[in-house]
Amino acid sequence: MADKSYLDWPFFDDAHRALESDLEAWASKNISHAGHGADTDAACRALVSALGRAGWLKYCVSAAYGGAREHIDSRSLCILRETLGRHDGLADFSFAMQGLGSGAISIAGNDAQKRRYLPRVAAGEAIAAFALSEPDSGSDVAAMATCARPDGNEYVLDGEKTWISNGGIADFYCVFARTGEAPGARGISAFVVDAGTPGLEIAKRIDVIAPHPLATLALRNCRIPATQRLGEPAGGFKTAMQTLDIFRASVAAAAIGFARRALDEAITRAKSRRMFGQVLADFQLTQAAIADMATDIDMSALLTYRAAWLRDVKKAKTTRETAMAKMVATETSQHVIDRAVQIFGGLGVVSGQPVERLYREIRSLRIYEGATEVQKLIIARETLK
Ligand code: COS
Repeated sequence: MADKSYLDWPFFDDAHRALESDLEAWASKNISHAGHGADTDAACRALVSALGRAGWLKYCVSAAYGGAREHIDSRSLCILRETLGRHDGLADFSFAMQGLGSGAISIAGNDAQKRRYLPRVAAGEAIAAFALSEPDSGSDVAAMATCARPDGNEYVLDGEKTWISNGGIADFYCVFARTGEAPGARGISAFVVDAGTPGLEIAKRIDVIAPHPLATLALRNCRIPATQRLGEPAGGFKTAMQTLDIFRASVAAAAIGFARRALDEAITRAKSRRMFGQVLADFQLTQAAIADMATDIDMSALLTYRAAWLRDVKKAKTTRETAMAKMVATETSQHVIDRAVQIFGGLGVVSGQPVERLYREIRSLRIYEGATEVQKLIIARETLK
């Protein structure tokens, strides 16, 4: 049984505690622990639809557009991702991408754009994607090459986006492209491009160690109405950074969910596996590992929920706190899960074992939405300011 004492911390109110307990009950009943089979696209579509019907996706948008709370609440997002992550990585992925993929619309969209997309995101009727990275611009966003050329009352997009989660199954993509007002970060704008728009193609599907829909997109002479631009021209870089400021804390929370599951599995194993006339948990080396795992999880959770609380309650800019949470939670969770695999011994690397799955699932969290090295850059810059 996972440790839930963190819910007593002062960062939360009763609505958060109720959210966790309702979601825990729903996930225990509705999320399969037995894997999702080979068709990951179909599994993700089914998960988005189930999460939408159950009302969980309402936490990805604000109340005016079908959401659960007046404003997107970071602590709710974190509780949702931590709990879903503890149950099933793909359910967490499907939830997270609805938020990240529509975040730019929530932040920079006008009322008509929000009305068109957000209620369908919240209902699980439209799948969202965030298209920022490019083959030569992942960490260095300002170096992006994809361009959007104004042409009458249209924009024409050309370029390539890669590592796009939900690429291939999304109904729309929030695409960032160079509009050329200035070099670097000051010349980028944000757009929504509907799947099926002529000139938007899935150039390649990408297979990764923890399968989920992922693709490279090609934009070739892709014409969209100018009304699909989100916010002011040249405002795209800030919109992307603000979106990441919100959702990076939730990546940390997902990592914590994975780590809590690994610790639970390790404890059950350590208490039952007999060796040299005692159980594994009787060995001080096992106890040292369990102590480190539990402490790493609490350290990560304190940083993560601090960042979420600062944003929700103090309305603070949390670039630094969010980067700290994302870096520490993803790095330490990788270590926690590795220790769980070690406690399982040979069984820990058998395909389909929960700790084996977690071992594969945690790895990309140290890379996506800003690698650990980028988080260090951000923390240092903010600290030196
Ligand atoms: N919120 C709001 N505005 C921000 C911001 C934030 N978090 N971060 C930067 N900005 C603003 C700056 O204030 C600056 O504004 P002005 O032009 O008005 O001065 C502008 O954006 C440019 O900022 P900066 O000079 O810091 O840009 P850099 O190119 O140096 O940014 C980092 C470098 C590393 C911070 C950025 O590229 C980054 O976060 N990279 C990682 C991206 C990522 O997560 N990629 C994974 C893809 S998503 S899976």
